[in-house]
Amino acid sequence: MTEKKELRVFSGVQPTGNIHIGNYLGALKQFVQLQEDGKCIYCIVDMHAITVPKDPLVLRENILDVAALYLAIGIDPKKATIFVQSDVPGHAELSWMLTCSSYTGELSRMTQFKDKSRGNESAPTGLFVYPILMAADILLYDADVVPVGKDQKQHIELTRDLAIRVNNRFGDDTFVVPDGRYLKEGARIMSLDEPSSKMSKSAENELSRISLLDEDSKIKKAIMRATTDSDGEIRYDIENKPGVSNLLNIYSAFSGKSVADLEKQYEGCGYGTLKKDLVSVTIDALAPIKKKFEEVRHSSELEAILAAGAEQANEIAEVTVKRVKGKFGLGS
Ligand code: ATP
Ligand code: LTN
Repeated sequence: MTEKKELRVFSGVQPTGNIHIGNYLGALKQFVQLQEDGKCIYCIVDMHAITVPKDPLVLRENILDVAALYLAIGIDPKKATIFVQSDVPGHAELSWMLTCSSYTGELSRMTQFKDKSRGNESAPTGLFVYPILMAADILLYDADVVPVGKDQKQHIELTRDLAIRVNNRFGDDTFVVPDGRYLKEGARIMSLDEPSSKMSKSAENELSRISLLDEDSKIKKAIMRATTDSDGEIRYDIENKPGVSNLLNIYSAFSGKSVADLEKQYEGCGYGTLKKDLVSVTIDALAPIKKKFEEVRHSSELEAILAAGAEQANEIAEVTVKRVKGKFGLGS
């Protein structure tokens, strides 16, 4: 591979609505920080979103929502490329070449697939091959670093395995082998009502999550009703006190204070005090995001940014597709 001076960063978010503080603290916050460190490419992965059937009109709105949220959290289109996956045909093309380099066994071991399909024969094939499309997203841009939440670790490992396998066959100049980048605090934000499972867009209970655009009253309700425990001590202990530990994690990620400092600050206080303070910390952190979102969501700027982003992304993707097709011996 020719020497690359600049760090290349790639990540993606599904346009499935309800972007929550888990997505933000686990992944999106890193997107903003990394803008200063290299060339960042941030994708709205709409092709991933149709692995389960979606209403086309809702999907369209969700795509624009994520684009606006990218801007609202502080991604600067002058520094980073923001684009929609299906605007770049290279994702589907490379995905097929990688499909033919993958094993059904390794895909069957993906926990996300196992969780979502539960052995059901009519589980969509898209769910099964989803990690390959994700690998294609990353490898298409020769990404060095992929900022994601910890739940994506297995998919990143698969991406690395596929890249190494293809490199072993065709030479190390085929793919850059990427690394995942996971934050310590916020890497895994748990559900507020059921702290043993991760905060999720798809959970039925609205109060299990805080979405970035939630009203203040909803934020308050979700935090004040969050599941804790009965021992009354504010202490970080994931195993025995998952609810309180999750609240401390969220507090720490939003405030920048360490969990140890928070434990000291709240020594002898009740859960009510911790929750009340966390409500204001969360409301204050989300207020500027909500304001900026409203400004940009229906602006003409948004579509222009996505069109320019697709052009930049296509330029890089076409080079990779040509290179990899050549390695496989494809084309006329
Ligand atoms: P969900 O499972 O919540 O429906 P998802 O994981 O499919 O959502 P994406 O929008 O694709 O959602 O995720 C965007 C990013 O957010 C990914 O990097 C993912 O790892 C991260 N993420 C998702 N849920 C959490 C969580 N509870 N804590 C930390 N990071 C998370
Ligand atoms: N699978 C990820 C979303 C995703 C992604 C990517 C993340 C699709 N393609 C490429 C990083 C890089 C998820 O469900 N969170």
